[in-house]
Amino acid sequence: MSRVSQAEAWRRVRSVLEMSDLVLEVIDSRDPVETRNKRVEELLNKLGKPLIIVINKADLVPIEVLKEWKEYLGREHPTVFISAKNRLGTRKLIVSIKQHAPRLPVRVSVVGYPNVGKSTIINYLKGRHVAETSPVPGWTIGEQVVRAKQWLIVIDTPGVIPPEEVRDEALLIIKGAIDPTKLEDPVLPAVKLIMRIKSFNPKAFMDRYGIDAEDPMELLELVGRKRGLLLKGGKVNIREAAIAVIRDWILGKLTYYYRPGVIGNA
Ligand SMILES: Nc1nc2c(ncn2[C@@H]2O[C@H](COP(=O)(O)OP(=O)(O)OP(=O)(O)O)[C@@H](O)[C@H]2O)c(=O)[nH]1
Ligand SMILES: [Mg+2]
Repeated sequence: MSRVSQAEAWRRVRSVLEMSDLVLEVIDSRDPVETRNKRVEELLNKLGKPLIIVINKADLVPIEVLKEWKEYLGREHPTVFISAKNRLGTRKLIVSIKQHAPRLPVRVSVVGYPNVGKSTIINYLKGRHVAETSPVPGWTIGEQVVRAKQWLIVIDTPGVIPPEEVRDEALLIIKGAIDPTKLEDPVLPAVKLIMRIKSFNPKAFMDRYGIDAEDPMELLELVGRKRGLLLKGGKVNIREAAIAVIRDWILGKLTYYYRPGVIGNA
């Protein structure tokens, strides 16, 4: 991902925000801090545009924790949690859009990191499949304007990643920003991801694979063996094992959560 293309992507985001009356910022309930995009929020603030934070993939996190995040993030911006995939809480989203719309019909853009579920939300709002969705991060390429309802125009956008964060591949995976098969070396980011998952959910690997190990490299070995990801001669293909773990995170098959106040500035 080149810096130039990111700069271009940001220019496009800005122009979409400028033509919106209201913005939905979609974040992943598993990691609200890392999937919240401060740069988008600052820009919106400058432009004076109202924002609703949509905590998506709520099916992956216990409801008490989601309520804590809603309360916490709600101090700054109206916040709803939903599972776009399972269509839970989506009525509340519609009510919230109506409530915060400065005018009707309203133009609402949907922004956030790749893979957080922006296109899935648009399909829900429309009531049928109009925006392509995929577990491959970076799926939506151009903006797409959809007349979802008589009073609601929604704009799907490609996921954005601040250029200054392009270096830490493990964080980019958590932000859903990387297709692991495109990584030159997926092992190091997978190791970092494993450490993060374990720190918040010690049972994650036992729950998913029925195996565990203290050491992330050893864990990758075990996962590779269990999945039959072997090289000629019977050694484990660590690269493929790393990709499998990253993919399971992207698919929500490996998961964790934490409460507000636990890390950083959350
Ligand atoms: N578990 C779970 N998965 C979801 C939910 N919403 C979307 N997904 C899945 O997340 C993946 C990404 O969804 P998209 O709607 O394509 O995400 P996007 O934000 O448009 O992604 P880009 O276009 O790559 O920026 C897909 O595999 C969806 O099925 C949800 O509420 N829960
Ligand atoms: Mg999309």
